Amino acid sequence: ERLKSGQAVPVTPPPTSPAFQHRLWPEIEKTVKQQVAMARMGIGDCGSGWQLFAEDGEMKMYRREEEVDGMVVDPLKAVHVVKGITGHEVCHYFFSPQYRYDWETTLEQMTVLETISDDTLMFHQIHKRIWPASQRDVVFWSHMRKLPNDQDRDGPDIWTVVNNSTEDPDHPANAGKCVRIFLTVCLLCQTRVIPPKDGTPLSRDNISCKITYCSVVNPGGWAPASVLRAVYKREYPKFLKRFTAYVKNQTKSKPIMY
Ligand code: 6CM
Repeated sequence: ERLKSGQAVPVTPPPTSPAFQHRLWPEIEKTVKQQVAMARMGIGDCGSGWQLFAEDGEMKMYRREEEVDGMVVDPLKAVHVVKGITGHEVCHYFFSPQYRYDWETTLEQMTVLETISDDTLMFHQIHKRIWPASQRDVVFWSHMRKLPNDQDRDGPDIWTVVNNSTEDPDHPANAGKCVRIFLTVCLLCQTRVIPPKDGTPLSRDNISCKITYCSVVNPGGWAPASVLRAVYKREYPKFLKRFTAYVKNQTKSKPIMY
């Protein structure tokens, strides 16, 4: 733009460039599409051999036993329905770094390496050591997105957060005491609204959230298969119960965020 004098108006660049201009953007787009499509598949689809390994009320957790070079990389798929919260709220608390130490019990240290945009961050995390294995760390991008609700166009949007391992030259893998983990995680959340029959305004009693959580974690270096499976069996249900209870508690006296 130019002023009447012909002088150019100085344009202040935005504090962060839009994510679509970032070097990781093509990978983020591709991974988010793939992960959301996989998360949407039911447990019975494709004769996929999911086995139920943990159940608690509405929460069900399935895994497929898989190994690569003798290392356990079991894909995990969990489904849960939680009353009183929305998909947007669940994704907000899962994505935002300021809440992570509150609910992530395996975390020792979290650093935001880069703010790619409001909805896309890059993290370095060091996780607590689990005996007898070495301590683990991970570098991943995290992207939160609203998806159109194709089944119910008047219904609330669907929300997702996808986390996927990446590299950072300042945090090279396996350089210090930690072994680098590689992960792909997808949290997909659909809000259900059952309006009161008497026409009274919607409250948290009228909403629930269907959560699908999928993850594949490669432990990166040797870890005894039996210990790893025992750790996952203990830690994943603990995570999903604790995290959803945290979101309920955080939101109970706040306005509903659709
Ligand atoms: O998805 C979850 N958390 C996210 C935010 O922190 C993010 C990070 C995932 C890290 C997953 C690593 C957990 C395993 C750490 C111990 C590994 C020890 C290996 C050796 C054992 C013999 O996606 C929730 C993750 C919940 C994990 C239970």
